[in-house]
Amino acid sequence: MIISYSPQCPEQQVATASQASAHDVAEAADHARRAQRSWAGTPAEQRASVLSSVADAVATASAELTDLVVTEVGKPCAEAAGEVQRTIALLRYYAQQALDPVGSVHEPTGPGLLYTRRRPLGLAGLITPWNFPLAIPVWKLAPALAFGNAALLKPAPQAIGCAMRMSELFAARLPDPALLQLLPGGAATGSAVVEHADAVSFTGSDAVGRTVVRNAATAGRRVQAEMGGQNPAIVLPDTDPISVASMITGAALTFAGQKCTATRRVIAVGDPRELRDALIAAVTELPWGDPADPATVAGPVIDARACDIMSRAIDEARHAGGRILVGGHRAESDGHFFSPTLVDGLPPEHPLTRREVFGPLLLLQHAASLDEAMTLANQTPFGLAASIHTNDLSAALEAADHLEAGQIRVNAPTTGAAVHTPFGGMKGSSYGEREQGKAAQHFYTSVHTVAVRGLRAPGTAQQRMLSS
Ligand code: UN1
Repeated sequence: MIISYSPQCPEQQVATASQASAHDVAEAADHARRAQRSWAGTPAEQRASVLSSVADAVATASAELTDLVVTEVGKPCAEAAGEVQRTIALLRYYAQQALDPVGSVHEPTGPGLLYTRRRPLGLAGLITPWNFPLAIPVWKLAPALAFGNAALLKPAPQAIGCAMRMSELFAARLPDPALLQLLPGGAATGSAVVEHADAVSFTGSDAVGRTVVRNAATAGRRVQAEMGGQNPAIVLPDTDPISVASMITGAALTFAGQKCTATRRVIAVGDPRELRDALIAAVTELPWGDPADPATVAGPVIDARACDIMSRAIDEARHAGGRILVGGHRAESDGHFFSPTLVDGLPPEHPLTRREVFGPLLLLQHAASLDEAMTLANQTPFGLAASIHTNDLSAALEAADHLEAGQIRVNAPTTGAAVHTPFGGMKGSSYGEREQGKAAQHFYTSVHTVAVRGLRAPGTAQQRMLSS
């Protein structure tokens, strides 16, 4: 049985579902494939209107969905409401994209016609995390359906209630509910999904992502994986420390740092004192606690294990000579609350500056120059997001050329992504094609080059007239 518990009240069960076995997945894949054949032949206008009506349904249910996100994963309610709005925007965007299929016409080297067209792949296997329990399933599901595929959705067990509710909203509006198969479960269910899908899209941890990529590639499936980051924010001395500190604190600690795009390190270029004081003030004042309180910015972490990971990281930091400037402790509460934490003084090559700790932990690092800051920024096996804060355009452009990150943000938080732009990273952060934007259309379709010739003998019309 899959059971989700509320992170703020761990005794409270939020949702339950029975686990899908390998046999259930095989059967679901079969049903989905059958439904997909007619869906692929459905006019794009109809597919678009299904997605638009799901968007309307999400809008109507927005208060209920917001509450569910708050209760099930502990996302602060302002952020949870934002996620619902983003989910609506994603559905509307892909409804529109369904109406804008991309193909190309090529001048043939001989007679005839030469063009490309895109066709649905068939069955998309979607493996999704708990931290964006509505938006991430939808940013995979909406393009998969928009371009004529069926989907197997294997959501994270911690967010099974959100996935069930979202699937209901789709199922009631799809011409055949078999087009979306919700498959609750853990690793074994995920492996079965990989086995049966034509394309696999994964978002989640590094360790699981690598296994998914390996298995999908071995089975010859198309695969994309998005697996986290260790995202730096470089701050040059020409900025206002108070406003930069407030932006970076938000990027690092909103939703207790549980976003793969969260800022994990601030790299102060030059004299760090003013920035350090401003960060201490911003992290100290950050409202944290009950996620149902509209003022809360950082709620709980997802479960007891996440709390332990934070505690171990703090011990590790202390051992290495790190100074805990703010936080560093669990709260006296039954819920999984860990205080927003700021650490300074770790050796630059310390493992905590390279790996992802998925919680409310922000590290402060120091550099004498922009070059040194970029070297530090790039010293991680990940490469998802990075930001630079400066008024110096040349410095910003240099960072845009050299930071090893898929998302580069100038005077903006590392978190967030526009629906119409490609999303993903470099190095260990991602594998395969980017998500979202036009990239999604590429991922969920296959391209076919069509060459057309006439049956008549080649030659110019004049030659043919002469020879007849
Ligand atoms: C965002 O920063 O708003 O799981 C999106 C994650 C990312 C998405 C982040 N895949 O946190």
